[in-house]
Amino acid sequence: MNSNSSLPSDATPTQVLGACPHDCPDTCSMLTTVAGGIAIKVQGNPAHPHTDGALCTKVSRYTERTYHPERLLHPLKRVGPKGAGQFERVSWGAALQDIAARLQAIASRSEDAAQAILPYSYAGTMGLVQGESMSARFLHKLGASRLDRTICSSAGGEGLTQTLGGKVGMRVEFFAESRLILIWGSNSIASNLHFWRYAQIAKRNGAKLVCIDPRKSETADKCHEHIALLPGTDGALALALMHELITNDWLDHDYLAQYTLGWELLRERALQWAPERAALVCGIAPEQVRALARDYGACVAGGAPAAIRMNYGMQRVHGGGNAVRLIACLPALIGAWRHRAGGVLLSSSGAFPVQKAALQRPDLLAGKTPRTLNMSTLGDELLRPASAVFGPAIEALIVYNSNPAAIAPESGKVVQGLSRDDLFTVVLEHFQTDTADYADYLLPATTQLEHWDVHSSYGHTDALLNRPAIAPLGEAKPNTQIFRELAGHMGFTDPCFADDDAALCRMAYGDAVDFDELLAKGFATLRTPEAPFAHGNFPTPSGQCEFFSARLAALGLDGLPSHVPNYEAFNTSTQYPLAMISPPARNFLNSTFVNVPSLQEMECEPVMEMHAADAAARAIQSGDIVRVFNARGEYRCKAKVSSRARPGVVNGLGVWWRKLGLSGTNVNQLTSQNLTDLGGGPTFYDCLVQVVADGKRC
Ligand SMILES: Nc1nc2c(c(=O)[nH]1)N[C@H]1C(S)=C(S)[C@@H](COP(=O)(O)OP(=O)(O)OC[C@H]3O[C@@H](n4cnc5c(=O)[nH]c(N)nc54)[C@H](O)[C@@H]3O)O[C@H]1N2
Ligand SMILES: Nc1nc2c(c(=O)[nH]1)N[C@H]1C(S)=C(S)[C@@H](COP(=O)(O)OP(=O)(O)OC[C@H]3O[C@@H](n4cnc5c(=O)[nH]c(N)nc54)[C@H](O)[C@@H]3O)O[C@H]1N2
Ligand SMILES: [Mo]
Repeated sequence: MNSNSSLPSDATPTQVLGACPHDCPDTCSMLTTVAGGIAIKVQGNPAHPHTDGALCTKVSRYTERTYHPERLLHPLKRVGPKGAGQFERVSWGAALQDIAARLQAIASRSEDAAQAILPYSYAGTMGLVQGESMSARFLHKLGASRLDRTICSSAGGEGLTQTLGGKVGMRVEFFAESRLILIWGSNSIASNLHFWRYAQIAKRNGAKLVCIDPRKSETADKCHEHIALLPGTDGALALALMHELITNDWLDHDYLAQYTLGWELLRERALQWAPERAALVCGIAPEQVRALARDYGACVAGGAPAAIRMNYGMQRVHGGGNAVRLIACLPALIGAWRHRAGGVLLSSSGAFPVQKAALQRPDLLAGKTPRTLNMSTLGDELLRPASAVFGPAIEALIVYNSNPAAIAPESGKVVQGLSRDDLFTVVLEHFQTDTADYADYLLPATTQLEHWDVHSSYGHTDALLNRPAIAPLGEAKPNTQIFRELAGHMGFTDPCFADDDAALCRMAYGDAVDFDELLAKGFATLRTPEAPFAHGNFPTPSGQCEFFSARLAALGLDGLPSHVPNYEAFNTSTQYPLAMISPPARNFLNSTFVNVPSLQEMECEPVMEMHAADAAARAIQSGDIVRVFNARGEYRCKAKVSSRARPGVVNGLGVWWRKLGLSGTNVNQLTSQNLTDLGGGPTFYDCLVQVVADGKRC
C-alpha cells in the first residue's frame, strides 16, 4: 500500500479515490483523474452524500496548485540573511544529517534541554497521518516542547464541551428538515458550502434562515434576515433571547426539568438582559432581538425544528468561549433537541474514534514532561529569554502544515522572532511561503495527490481515506517520511519509527471503522444517533446539558456563562475607533491558495471593506490606498466602500501572504496576542484600528 507500484500509469484516464485535506468542515470525498501518471483534474465524488459530486472553487484548482511552477521540489539550505528567502539546493542526506546534528547538539546539553526545540504545526492538511503521527512520535522521543494547538477552535471547543460535554451536536444532513436555521458566526457559502446545500433544501421547503454576523456576507445576502451585531457581542444577544423566551414563556419546561443542570441560576442571569440592554451592547435595534426571539420561541417543544449552525467566526474574541456556551444552551430552553432537525452544530469532530495514542505514541516521552507553549502567542514565545519560569529560550523551530508568519496574531513579533540569528528553523512546505523565507532548511513535502492519509471531519460524521494518485513530484516526501528519516539520523531505534503509512492509516481508527469499506468506497459513515440529546444523555459529567459548569466553578471561573466584553471594545471616542475583523476569503483557505494565480485573480488584491459613512468621514473612496494601523503596527491595502461592512466595523478578508501585500504585511500585523476566556484561543476579531487615506490611488 505504501509503494508507488499501485499508482495508475496508463495513458487511459483512471479515477483515484481521495479526500480533500483542507481545514474546512466539509471534508469532501474527491476523485482525481490520472492519465499517463499525471493528475488531470479533481472533482467531487458523486457517491458521497455530503460532497454530492461538487468541490468548492478553490479545491477544484488542486491540480493547478500541485503542478504550480513554484512548487518546492528539492531540499534547500539558506545562503542569504535570515528572512531573505535565498537558498541553495542540497541533497536529502546532507540536509537531514545536518538538521539531526543541530537538534542533537541542543538536546544533549542536559536532561530536559530538548525543550528548547519547538514544533509549530496546524491543519495545512487535516490528515490524521500526515498531520500528527510520525511527527508526534519524533517530537515525543526527542522531548521537545509541546505545542497547544489553539489557533482555530479552542475557545469554541471548550465552550461547547463545558455545555454539551464534547464536540458533538446535530448531524448536518438533518438541517435539510429544519424550519428555522440560525447561521451564527459563519459565512457558510464561503467556508461550509456543503452545509449550505442542506440549508438551501430547507429554505426551498419553507424554512426561515437568519444570519448573525457583523459582515453582510454572501450568506447573509441569501438569508431572510441578517443581524449585523458588533463583533464580540453574541453573548449579550443570546442572553436577551433567553430573556424573551422566559418572559413570554416560550420554554419547554419538561425538557428543562429533566435534562438540564442549573436552570434557575441561568434564568436569573438572563432576566438581567432585556432586549434594550443587549441591543445597546450589540449595536442593533431592540426590535431585531425581539423578532429573533419570536421566531425561535415559535419552535418551542417541537412546534417546528429549530437549528443553529454556529461556526468559529464568533469565538475569536475575548468572550468567545462564553458566547459559545450561551448559544449552546439555547436549544435546551425550547426543547429543540427532541427533533433530529433541531439543536446546534458547531463541530462533529468528537464523534470520531481516533486512536490518538496509537498514532502519536505519547509513551515515547518515557516520563519526561516537557513544557507546553501556546501557538497563539508564538511571537512572545520566540522572543522570551530563558528564565526559571519559562525554561530555556527557543533555539530551534520545526514548522510543518502551517504558515505562522502569515496566520499567527501580532505578526510583527512573530517575524522579529523568526529573524533571530540564533534560531534554527526547519520548514516542511509545498511552497516558499512567508514562513519559509525564514527557514535555515526548507524541505519539500508531498501534496494530497501524492500520499496516503485518513481523515475525520468537523462538519459531518463520515471518515475518509485518501489514496495517492500520482508519484511525489521532484524529490518531495510525505511529512511522515521526513520525520521517519530524521528519526533514523538521530539514532532513534524504536520499532514504531519503521511503521509505514499503510500501517499508520490502519491504526488511525483501529477496529472502530471498517478499513475495507474505506478502501473500497473512500468513506465510511459513523453510526451516531439521529437525535443525540432527545432524551438527555449529554456526554457531560452530569449527563445533563450543563448551564452551570461545576468544572469551571472548581477552577475559580464563573460556573454560569456570561457576556464577556472584548478586550478592545468598540468605542467611537478612542484613538482606534473602528473594529476590524478578518474572516476567510471565499477563494483562499487561510493562507493556502493565495499563490494560485486563478484564485488570486478572483480575490484581486488585499482590501479593507468599509461602510460608506466611515469612509466619507475619512474622505476615503473605493480604490484608495489606506493605512490601517494601531499600536501594534500598520498595514496598507486598498479600501473598498461596501454595504458588506456595517458602521464602525472594517473587514479585511482572507489571510494574504505578507509578501504579496502592498507593504509586506497583512492583517495580522494589527491583531493581538490576547487570549480568549476559555481554551487559550486567539482573538483575531477583537481588534481596534484606525484607517486613514494614504494619498495615492491606483
Ligand atoms: N473558503 C474558505 N473556507 C474556509 C476557510 C477559509 O479560509 N476559506 N477557513 C476554514 C477554517 S480554518 C475554519 S476554522 C472554518 C470556520 O470558518 P469561520 O471562522 O467560521 O469562518 P466563516 O465561515 O467565514 O465565518 C466567520 C464569520 O463570522 C463573522 N464574524 C466575525 N466576528 C464575529 C462575531 O463576533 N460574531 C459573529 N456572530 N460573527 C462574527 C465573520 O464576518 C464571518 O462571516 O472555515 C474553513 N473554511
Ligand atoms: N487574521 C486572521 N488570522 C487567522 C484567521 C483569521 O480568520 N483571521 N484564521 C485562523 C485559523 S481559523 C486558522 S485554522 C489558522 C490556519 O493557519 P495554518 O494552519 O497555518 O493554515 P494555512 O495558512 O492554510 O497554512 C498551511 C500551510 O501548510 C502547508 N501544507 C499543506 N499540506 C501540507 C503537507 O502535507 N505537508 C506540509 N509540510 N505542509 C503542508 C500549506 O502549503 C500551507 O502553507 O489561521 C488563523 N489565522
Ligand atoms: Mo481554522
